[in-house]
Amino acid sequence: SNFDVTVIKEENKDEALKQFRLHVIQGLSRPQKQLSSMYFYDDVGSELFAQIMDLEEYYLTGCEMEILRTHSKAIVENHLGDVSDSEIINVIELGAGDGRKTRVFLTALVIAGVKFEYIPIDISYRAMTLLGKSLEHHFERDALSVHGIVAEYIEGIRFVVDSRPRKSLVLFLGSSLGNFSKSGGVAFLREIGSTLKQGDLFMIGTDLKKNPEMTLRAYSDSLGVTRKFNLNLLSRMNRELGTTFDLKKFKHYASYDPMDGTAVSYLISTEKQTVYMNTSGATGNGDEPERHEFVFEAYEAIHTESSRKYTVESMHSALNSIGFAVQETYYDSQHWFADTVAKVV
Ligand code: AVI
Repeated sequence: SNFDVTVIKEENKDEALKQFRLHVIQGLSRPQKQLSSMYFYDDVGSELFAQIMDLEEYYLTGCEMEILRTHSKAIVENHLGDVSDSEIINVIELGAGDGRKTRVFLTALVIAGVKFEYIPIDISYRAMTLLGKSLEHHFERDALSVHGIVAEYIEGIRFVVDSRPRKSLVLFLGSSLGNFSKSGGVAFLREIGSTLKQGDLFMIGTDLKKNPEMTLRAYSDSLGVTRKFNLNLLSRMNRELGTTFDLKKFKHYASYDPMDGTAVSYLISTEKQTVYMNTSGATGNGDEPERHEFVFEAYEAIHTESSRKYTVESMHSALNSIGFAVQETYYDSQHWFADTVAKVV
């Protein structure tokens, strides 16, 4: 087959559940309650995110799609033009999702006659299989060689660099960097750079600062899909951790801070209430049953997500200061989103 998968670190379901539980206990016991947006993406959440990407108000996906449709040919010519005919390159992607955007770029590579192996990296084996199915559906059997890696991003990149010592291009699309904390994001980029070889390429998508009302609408859409997406975190905890969240007593609230350019999402308790977590049934590991309680005051909030927006200048100076040399930035026609190509120095 032209679609293989290597599992480096399979998601350990029991361990992941334990960590989720610990995260929830800690996050909801803080004076300012918080949960990580990482936990949005169970099967239901991933499906809801796919619906978000189809929304007009969630302009990010459409903009990046336009960039890839309009500029993929130029991106390939400008940055991979010097690759010799006999050379095979690694096209690594971090978190490809359903691959709808990647498809556009991969098609441009095929048309340009670039020889490459497409190497998506994802921690979820299931997500990887779904991506494989979608690619098999859209490409001829021999047009594309795909080797999925089930691993965390950095360990996946390290594996590729060690096992396939060729030129690599790493794709990190969709403004996912924006969900990291500021320092966490910088540290992550630095790590990517130091794992890759000199001369390797990195293409990163970033949502840009714009009219704050537009950004805000992207995170509080009129159909309420983002509301469902955020509230699914509560249902997920009920399903997996045996918590007693009543979804009717929480509301989704998004705000945008134009000063630091961050869209922030919250779940707000609409009344004073206590939520319980019964761990006996949830883990079933024979430990002493524990019961935690989380008290919510009326209108107390849980911070669930930050989505950082950038200026092109800030992105360039950040990349240039941590081991990359920015090559070029590509925009959609409205300049709402940017894909930046940088080289590892
Ligand atoms: C995945 N990530 C880039 C999305 C974002 O825009 O921060 C997740 C999302 N949250 C609400 N809508 C979309």
